[in-house]
Amino acid sequence: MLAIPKPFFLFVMAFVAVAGALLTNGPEAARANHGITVTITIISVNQIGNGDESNSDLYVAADIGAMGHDDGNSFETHKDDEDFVQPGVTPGVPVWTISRTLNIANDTPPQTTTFTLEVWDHDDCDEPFCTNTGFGASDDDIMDVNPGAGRGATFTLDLESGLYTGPVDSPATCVTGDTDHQATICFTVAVTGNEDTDGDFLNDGWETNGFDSDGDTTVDVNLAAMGANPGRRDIFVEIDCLRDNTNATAALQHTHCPTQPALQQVVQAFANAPTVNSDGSQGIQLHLDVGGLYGQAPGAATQVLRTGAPAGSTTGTIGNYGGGGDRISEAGNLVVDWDGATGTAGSNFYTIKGANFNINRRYIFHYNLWVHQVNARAATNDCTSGWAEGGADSAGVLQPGNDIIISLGGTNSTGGLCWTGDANGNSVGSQGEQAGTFMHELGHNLSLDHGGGDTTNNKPNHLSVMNYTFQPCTVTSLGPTLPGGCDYSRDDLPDLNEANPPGLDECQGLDGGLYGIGPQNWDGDLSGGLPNLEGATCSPVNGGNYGRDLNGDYNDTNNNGTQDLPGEPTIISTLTGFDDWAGIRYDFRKRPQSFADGIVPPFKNEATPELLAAARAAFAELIEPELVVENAGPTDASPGDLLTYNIKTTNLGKGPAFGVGMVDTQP
Ligand SMILES: [Ca+2]
Ligand SMILES: [Ca+2]
Ligand SMILES: [Ca+2]
Ligand SMILES: [Ca+2]
Ligand SMILES: [Zn+2]
Ligand SMILES: [Zn+2]
Repeated sequence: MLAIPKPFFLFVMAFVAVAGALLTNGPEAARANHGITVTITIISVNQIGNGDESNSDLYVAADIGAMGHDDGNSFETHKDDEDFVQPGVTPGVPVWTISRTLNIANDTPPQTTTFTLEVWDHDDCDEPFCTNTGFGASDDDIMDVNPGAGRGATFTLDLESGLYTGPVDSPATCVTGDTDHQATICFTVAVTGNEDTDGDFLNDGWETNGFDSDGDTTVDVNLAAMGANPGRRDIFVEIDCLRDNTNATAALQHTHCPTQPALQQVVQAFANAPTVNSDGSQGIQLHLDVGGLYGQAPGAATQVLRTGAPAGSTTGTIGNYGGGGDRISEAGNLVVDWDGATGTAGSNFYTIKGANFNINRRYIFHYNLWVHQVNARAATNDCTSGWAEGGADSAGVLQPGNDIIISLGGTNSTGGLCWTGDANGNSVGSQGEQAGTFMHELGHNLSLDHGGGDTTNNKPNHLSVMNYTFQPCTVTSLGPTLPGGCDYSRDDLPDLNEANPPGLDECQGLDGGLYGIGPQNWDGDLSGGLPNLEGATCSPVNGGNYGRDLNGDYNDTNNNGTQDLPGEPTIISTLTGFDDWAGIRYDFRKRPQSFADGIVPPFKNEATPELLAAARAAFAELIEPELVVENAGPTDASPGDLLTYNIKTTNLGKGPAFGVGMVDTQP
């Protein structure tokens, strides 16, 4: 027993009362379990000065994350009559570590917690390896390891960096008290689970342990059960949809729920992405929660393996994960107000989301609602294909988002279907329109814009569903390096300079030779009856480069969607290439604005069928081949004659002709 002055003893008792109170965690608002584990290891404890020479059985009490001291938080195995112990080194003293998986109150950086270390002198033990009489028993004394006021040492730990500040700061590992009954404690701290090994902004701890959104220690989102892998990039989307299943006219009943093949095309496209993962696999695992839309039992999922990869490699999923697949009545929701704000009437997207999306998922899932129509351009009969958060902001910086609307229903102002109809003639979108629009809007959430890294649309050197020219999963396809169809751009193709100089090099074409698309006779001129290729890399150089508007953009000053000349001049600019797959951002959950109520800029209103058709037609004109066939040979021959004739095919058009066949029928 120390010769403790009475006031000090009372102090000890008071401290114990406080510690006891910490054991009872009060209600904690909206804490998110980041699956982070903090582990403290004690290197040594050293009693300084006279201390308690007859019986110095030192032990340590630790508290991580202010969760309270209790027996489980103290290192109770101690060594009799030792002023200096090195757990794991001193004979009879095992390694002292304490680990806690934490609830973190703040969801955005900096994420911090605290830890407190106390050294105690276990006084009632006369025998080696005292039995546990409990932390802070009445006959135990707290030593002073705090160089300032107080006896315990409390540190603030940055969970992102693993660095701490307090009585001493990282990288110092020892702290010593300054009053009587001094001690020194040396320790290390390790933070695990906060790593993001694969770079998808889902912490390893979430992907492995699950996500406890409300801090009640029950996992709310079990990522691993939905296919998450801490070594591969994963993206989660919850899909709900509107339907009309009450219409008195049976043929008018229809659903806006996407078809399974359409979604599978997109999941496959992500699995086939050129992205290389930290575990060496390639592709992105897109996980869609579609509930029971396709008859799957709860928890069941369709696995979509990367094409040509061995089983167990990159796999996206379409599953019944307990949140998606809500079929919401179209009645009363015929027009969904795309920005959740007042203005043109419509039911509020965020109201529908609030009723059908579990907020515990908000850091994990994008939310995607398929609706009849929106009101981006008109209060009714609006054929806008969708809306999404994300893309380039007003400063040109690419930003991620988390909300998506797809609207492929309804009729236009003249009564025609907006998009491809179902068997009964209700507009719901073709498979390509569904798949391509979904991938396009998800691309905005992943920060892509219509030019990939900028807002310039219809660039012939941006081969991506983000480009209106290719939105309905019609990306140019050419060999294994350019699978086409549903795809984001795979390479940053050379820039195309519309202004001359420097101008367009027709021999570089639109792919710079990467995919073998070949030269592009942008101006369509002929020389000696053949396409006249001009440009710096042409050999021999036939003149110089060429300038023209390639992507059909103009200053739409009156915003009516058509070019009213004069006054709305064509835009001549440099069309930059962009590698979408390399550029996508996974970090919407790191952007606090993602979780604000209502619309968060940047956001994108989408194409109408007319815009997509115009983009497609302009591209077709730009690359149009023109094949000419010449037949040459004798006009007469007798039986037994040897007959020689030549057939020559020439492409006089602007672009390449692929998959051409020649059939010459003998007369
Ligand atoms: Ca991760
Ligand atoms: Ca992952
Ligand atoms: Ca839902
Ligand atoms: Ca242009
Ligand atoms: Zn509808
Ligand atoms: Zn868009």
